[in-house]
Amino acid sequence: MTAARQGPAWFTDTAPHHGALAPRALLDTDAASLPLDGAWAFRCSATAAGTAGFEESGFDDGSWARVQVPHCWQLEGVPGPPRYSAPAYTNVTYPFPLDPPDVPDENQTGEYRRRFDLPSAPAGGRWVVRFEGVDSAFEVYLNGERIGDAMGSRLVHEFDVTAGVRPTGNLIAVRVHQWSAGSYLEDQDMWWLSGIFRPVTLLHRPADGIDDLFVHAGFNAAARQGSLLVEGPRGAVVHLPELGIEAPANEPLVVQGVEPWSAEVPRLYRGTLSTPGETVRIAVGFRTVAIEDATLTVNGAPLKLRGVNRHEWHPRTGRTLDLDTMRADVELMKRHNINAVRTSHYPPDARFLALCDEYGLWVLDECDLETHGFVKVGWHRNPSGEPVWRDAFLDRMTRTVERDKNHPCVVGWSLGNESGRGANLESMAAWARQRDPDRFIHYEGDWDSTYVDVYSRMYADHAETELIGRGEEPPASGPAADAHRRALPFVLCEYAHAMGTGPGGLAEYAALFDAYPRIAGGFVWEWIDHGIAQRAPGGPTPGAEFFAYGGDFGEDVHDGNFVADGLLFPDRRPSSGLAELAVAYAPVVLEPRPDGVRVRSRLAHRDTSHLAYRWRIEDDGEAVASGVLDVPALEPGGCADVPLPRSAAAPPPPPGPERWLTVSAHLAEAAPWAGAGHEVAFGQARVDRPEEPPRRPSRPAGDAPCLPLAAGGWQLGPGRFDAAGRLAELAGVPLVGPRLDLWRAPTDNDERAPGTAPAAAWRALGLDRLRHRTVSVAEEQGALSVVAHVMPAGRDVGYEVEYRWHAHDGGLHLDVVGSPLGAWQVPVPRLGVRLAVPAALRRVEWLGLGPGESYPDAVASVRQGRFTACVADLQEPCVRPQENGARRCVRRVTLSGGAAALTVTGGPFILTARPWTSEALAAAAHPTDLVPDPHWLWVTLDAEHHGLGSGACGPVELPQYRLDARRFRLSLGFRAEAAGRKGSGG
Ligand code: IPT
Repeated sequence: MTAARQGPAWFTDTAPHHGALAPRALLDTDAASLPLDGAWAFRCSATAAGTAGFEESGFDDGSWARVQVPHCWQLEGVPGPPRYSAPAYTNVTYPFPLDPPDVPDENQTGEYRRRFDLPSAPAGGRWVVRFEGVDSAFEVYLNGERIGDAMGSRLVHEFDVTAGVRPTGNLIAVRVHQWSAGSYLEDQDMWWLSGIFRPVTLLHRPADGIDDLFVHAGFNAAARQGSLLVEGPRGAVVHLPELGIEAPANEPLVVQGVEPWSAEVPRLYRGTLSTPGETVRIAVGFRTVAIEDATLTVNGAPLKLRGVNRHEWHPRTGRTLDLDTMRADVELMKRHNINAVRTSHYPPDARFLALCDEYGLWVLDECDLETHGFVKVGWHRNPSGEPVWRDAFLDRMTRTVERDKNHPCVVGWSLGNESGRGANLESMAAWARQRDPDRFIHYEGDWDSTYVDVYSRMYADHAETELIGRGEEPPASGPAADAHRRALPFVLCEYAHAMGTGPGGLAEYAALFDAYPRIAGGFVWEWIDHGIAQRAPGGPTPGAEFFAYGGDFGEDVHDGNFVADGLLFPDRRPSSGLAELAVAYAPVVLEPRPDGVRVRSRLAHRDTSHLAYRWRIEDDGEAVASGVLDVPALEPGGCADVPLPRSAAAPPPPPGPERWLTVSAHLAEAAPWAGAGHEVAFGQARVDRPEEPPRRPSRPAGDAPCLPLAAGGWQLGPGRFDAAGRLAELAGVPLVGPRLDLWRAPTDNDERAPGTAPAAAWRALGLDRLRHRTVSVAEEQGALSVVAHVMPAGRDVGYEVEYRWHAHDGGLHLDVVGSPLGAWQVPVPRLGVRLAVPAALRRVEWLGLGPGESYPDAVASVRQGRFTACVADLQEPCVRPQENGARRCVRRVTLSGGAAALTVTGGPFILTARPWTSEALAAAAHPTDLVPDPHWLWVTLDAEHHGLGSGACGPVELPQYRLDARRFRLSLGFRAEAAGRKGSGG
C-alpha cells in the first residue's frame, strides 16, 4: 500500500511571497498607470485546486461570472443572499484547526481574469502590477506565465511584469485562496472575507524615475523652525514652492518660518520630487514626535489621543471602501471632536491616510498581524515566537512602514494586535526603530513593554488607568522591565467598548486623560458596527433591511453580535455613544455658572480664535433670551472666566419655571469638515435656584372622592380603576395602568460582562417574569391606596409597592413608594412603573433631557430643554435590539395623537416610550423582528436605571452608577384628554 502525502503548496509555506518587489511608498506620480479595477471574469470553487489552465490567454471564460473588482466575494449578492459563499464571523477563534501552517481542504478559491492593453508611456522603463489588498493569498499570471505569489491581505504587493507584457491583448489571471499560512497571522476580530478587495493598478516605472522616497520633516517648537530631509534617488530635486525650496534631495535643510503640522492645524506644504524621468507629488507636514519625561509630545506639546479604533467597513461592500466612504468617516470623526485613529488591526486603504494628513487626525498605523486564537491553546505554537515565521512577521512590518512612512499623520507604528509574545515581535520593533527613529513603536500584547516606546493596555478600568497616570501601577515582571516601563507614556489602545447601548463612563476617562500628563489618551473600541446588509425573509415587514451579524449566515463557529460594537451603526448613522464621545473629546470645556462661564481649552497646538460662543436662557424649555458671548482667544491649554451679560444672569422670581443657561462654542468659520456655526462644545447650568435640586411637586390634597363602582373597581375624579386598583381609563383614554417594573431588555453590556454579567443574574432571579400580588386596595381619606408585592416565582426577594392615587385639579396624582423585600444580591435594572397607552399617542413632547437618549453614566451629550419626537424616533436602531432610548430628568411629557393626549408631570422621571414591551425587545434578534403593538404604546416612568458601563469587553459601570435595591419614590401627575370628551382638566 502506498500513501500519498500532500506536498506543501506555496500558500501553506510560511514564506510571505515569491517574486514580489521590495516594499516602497505608494507614490502620487505623473508616470503612466492603468487602473485594473472594474469588470473581471470570476469563478469561485470550493477547494484550492481551482480551474486547470485558467491562466492561459486562450482559456474560455465565457461561462464565468463578471464581478467588479475590488470586492469581497462573500458579499456578492448582498443585500440579497450571498451569491458564492457566506461570510463568517469569529472574534478570537480561528475558523479552521490550529495546525500551522496548513489549512483545510475546504479552501474556497476565487479565480479572476481580465484583459488589458498598455497605456501610452515613454519608451523604456519597467511595468509593474500593484495589488493593494488581496485576502488572503494569491498567485499572479500574465499571459500564461506565473509571475509570483504573496500573502499579507492588507499589504501592498507589486510584481514586475516587464518581461511578459505586450502592447495589447494582455491577460492577467489571479488565483486567490481564502485560507493560507497567512491566515494564521490574520485572526482579527472581524468577518472572514476574501478576494481582491482593494485596487489593482498597472504602473509604468520610467527609466530614471523615483521608486521610493522618504520625507523626514521635523519641527523645533522652541526655535520655530522646520527641518527637512527628503531621501530619494540621487540627483532628484525637491520643490516646495510655498517655502521657496528648490533643493537637491538627500540634503538636510533647515527651514525658517514654517508652520507645523498637527491634527488641530494640519498644515501641509505641497510640492514635488523630480527626476528627469518622473515627478512625484509630496505633501510635507513638519512635526516632531518625542517622549520626554514619560510624556508623549508632538512639537513640544503633550499629545492627547482622543481617538477611535477604526476597522474598514461598509455594510454592502465589506472591507472594500470607496473614497467617499473614507471621507465620510474622516469628516464624521472631525465633527465629533475625534483627533486620532488607530488603524485596527491593519494598515488601511492608503487613501484614508492621505485624508488624515489633509483633515488632521493623529494616526497609530497598525501592522496587519493578529494571532489571537492561539490563546485558546495556551499560546502553544504561537507564530510570534516561532523562527519559521520570522520572515513573515518582518515582511508585514516592512510593508506597513515603507508604504506609509511619508504621512505626517502617522505618529506611531503598531506591530499588530493580540499576538501574544515572542521574538518575532521584537524583531519587527527593532527593524522599525532603525528604519524610522522618528515615530514611537506600539504593541499592547506584552505588558512588560521592553521593546516598545509606550506602555499600552486595553480596557484598563478607570481606577487602574488612574494608578498608571500617577506612575503607581504594580511593577513589571523584573526590575529592568519595570524601570523601562515607568519611563513610558501610557496609552489605552482600546477602551470603552461601544457595543450596543452605551458606552458608559466616557466622561470619567476624559477627566483622567486631562489630569495626567503620562496618559497620552486612548482609542475607543470601535468606530463602526460591522453589520452586513440583509433583507428580512419574513417577519412583520418582509424585505425590510437589517444588519446581519455572526451566526446569521449559518456559521457553525461564530461569535454572534460581538462584531457590532461601534459608535456608528452599520449604515454610518451616529449612535448616541458617538454623541457622548464628542462631548468627552470636546476641544473646549464650558462650565457655566449663574455669574459667568469658565472656558478651558484642551487644544495643544492652536489658540481658540477659530471659535465663537453663544449663550441662551430657557425657562422650562421656552427661549427667553440669547446672545453672543465674548471670550478672549485662549492660548493652548488656557482657561478664562468670562462674565455673562446682565440679561443672562437674573433669575426668575419664585415660584417660577426652571431656568437653564446654555453656553456653546461654534466654528466661527467653515472648516473643511463642517460649516460655520457647527457646535463643538456646550455647557449648561440651572440658574434659577442652582443650590436646590430640581423641585419635586408636593403631595397635593385630594379634591374629589374615591367612589366604589357597582360593577367593581373605583372611580376617582376622571380616573376609573379596576378591582385590583389598576388605572383602566383616564378622562376617556383607555390605559393599562402603571405598575412596578424592575426589568430592562438586557444591553450587550448587561449580557456579556465576564463573570458578573447582570443579565444572567437577572434572568436567574426572574426579574423578567415578575408576579404581582395585590395585598390591599382601599379608599383612604379620599385617596385610593393599593399595596402590592412584586416578586419572581420561586424567590423571596422583590418589592413592596404602594400606589397612592388622588384626584387633583381635574387630573390624578400618583405617589409610588417602593421598598425592597428580602436580601437582594444583584443590581436592579430599573426602578419605576410601566403603563400602556393607546398606540395612537405616538407624538411625544417632553421637558427634560434630550434630544437623544441618556443613562446614568452616559448623560453628557443631552441638554435640558423641550423636545418633540414621534415614538419611532425615540428608538435607537441597535443591531441587536436591547434597552435604549431613555430620556432622563423629564418633568413633563405629553403623548398625543388621534385627538387624544396624556400628560404626565412630576418626577423628575426617566421616560421611555416604545411600540413594544421590554419582553418583545429582549426576544428580538434583529430590529426587523420587532412588531409594533397595534393597540398599545409601552411607557416606563422610572426613578432610576442601572448604569451602562462597557462590560461587554471593558469595565462594568462605575460604583456610583450601580443601582442597588433601595427604597424609591415617584410622584407623578396624570391628565388626559380624549376626542369628544371634555378634558380631564387643565
Ligand atoms: C480586543 C481586540 O483587540 C479587538 O480586536 C476586539 O476584539 C475587542 O477586544 C473586542 O471587541 S481583545 C479582548 C480580549 C480585550
